[in-house]
Amino acid sequence: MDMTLNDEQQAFRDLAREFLDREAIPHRTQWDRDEQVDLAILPQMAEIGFFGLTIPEEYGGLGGDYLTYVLGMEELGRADSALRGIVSVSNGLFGKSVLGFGTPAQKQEWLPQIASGRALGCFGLTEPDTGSDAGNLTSRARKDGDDYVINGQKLFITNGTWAKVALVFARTSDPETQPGPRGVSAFLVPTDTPGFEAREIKGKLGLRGQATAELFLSDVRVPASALLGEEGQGFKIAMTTLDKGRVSVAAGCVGIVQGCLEESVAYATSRTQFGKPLAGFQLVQELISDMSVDADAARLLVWRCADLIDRGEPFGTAASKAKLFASEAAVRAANNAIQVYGGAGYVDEYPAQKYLRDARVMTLYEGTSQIQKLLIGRAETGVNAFV
Ligand code: COS
Repeated sequence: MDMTLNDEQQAFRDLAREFLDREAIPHRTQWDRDEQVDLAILPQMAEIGFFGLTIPEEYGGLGGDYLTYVLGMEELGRADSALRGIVSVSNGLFGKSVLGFGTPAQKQEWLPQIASGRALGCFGLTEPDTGSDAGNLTSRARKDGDDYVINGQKLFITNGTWAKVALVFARTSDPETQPGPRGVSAFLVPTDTPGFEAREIKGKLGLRGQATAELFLSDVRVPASALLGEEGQGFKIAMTTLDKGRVSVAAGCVGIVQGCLEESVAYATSRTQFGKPLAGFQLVQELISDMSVDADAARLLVWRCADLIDRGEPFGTAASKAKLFASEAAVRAANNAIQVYGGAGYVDEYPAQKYLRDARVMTLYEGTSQIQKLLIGRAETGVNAFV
C-alpha cells in the first residue's frame, strides 16, 4: 500500500480543510444548538466537489479515487459529523447504489443532480422492527400492471426530509413463502410521489445538524423503471453499498479522533494548573498519546480499504474492521478529550462534548460494533453466527 498522497489528493485535502476551517468550524456549535446546519453551505460544498467525489466526470462528479473520498470524509468528520453524514448518504449510499446498479437512464437522471448538490438522496433500509436484521424488512412492493405500489415505514433515515429522491428497499416476494434477504428489491422513489411522507426526528443525542427522518409510504406508485437492479437484488445492493458506507463512517471517525487530538493539544498547552501547562502532566500526556495512536491506527485501516477499493480487490472484512476500530476509537478519543478539558469539556463552548455526542452513533449505524464483530468472526471462522 502506497502511503504517500499524490499532488491531486494532497490538494483536495488542503482545499477541503481550508474551506471547512473557514465555513463550518466557526458555525458548528450554533448549528448543533439549532438542530440544523445552515443549508446554504451545501451548494458551496458541492462546488468543491464533496457531493460528487467518486461520481464519474460524465455525470458532473470529480471522478476521484477512493483515497480522495476518504480524505474528504476525514476532513468532514473533523469539522462536523452532521455534514459528513449528509454527504456520505447522498453521494455515498445513494449515489454509489445508483452508480453500481443503475441503468444508463437512471444514472443520467439522478447522478448529475446528486453530484452538483441540486438534489440530496437518502437510503431507506432500516425499519421500526428491522435494524441489524435488514434481510427481514417488511415494507412491501406489489407489482400492479407496469407499476409497483409500495407500502411501509422506514426509520432513522438521514436526509429523509431534505431528499429529492429516496432509495427504498421493499419486499417484492411473499413474506409467507419467501421471507429473508432474497425477496428484497430496491426502488428509486422521488419524494414528491403521492403517498410519500417524511417526518423529522428531533431530540437526537448527536448529529443534530442533519435531518434524520421517519418515512411513511402509503400506496406509493412508481413505474417499473424505478426498480434499481433486478427484482430480488435489493439486499445485495444494500450490502454492497453498506460495505463502502462503513469505510466512509470509519473515515469520518478518523476525523473525529484527529479533531479531538488537535483540540486537546491546543487546550493542554494553553491552560495551566499547579503552575504549569496541562500538557506537562504525565497523565494528560497519556490521554493525548492514546488519541494519537488511535488516529494513526484508524487512518491506516481506512486507507487500506481505500487502497483495496481503488485496486478492485475485495474489501468487505477490511471495511468491518475499519468501521469497528475507528468508531470505538472515536468514542474513546472524544471521551478522553473531555477529560483533558475538565469542566470546560462539559459545555458546548468547546467542541469535545459535541465530538462525543456525534461519535456515539458511529458504533450503532451502518452496522453496530456487534454486527461488525460477527462479520469479522464469520470471515475468520467460516461459521455464520447469524443463523
Ligand atoms: N456484499 C454483497 N452481497 C452480500 C453481502 C455483501 N457485503 N453480504 C451479504 N450478501 C449477500 C449474500 O451473499 C447472500 O446472497 P445469496 O442469497 O445469493 O447467497 C445474501 O446477501 C444474504 O446474505 P446473508 O445470508 O449474509 O444475510 P443475513 O440476513 O444473514 O444478514 C447481516 C447478514 C446481519 C450481516 C446483514 O443483515 C447486515 O449487515 N446487517 C446490518 C445492516 C445494517 O448495517 N443496518 C444499518 C443500516 S444504517 S443505513
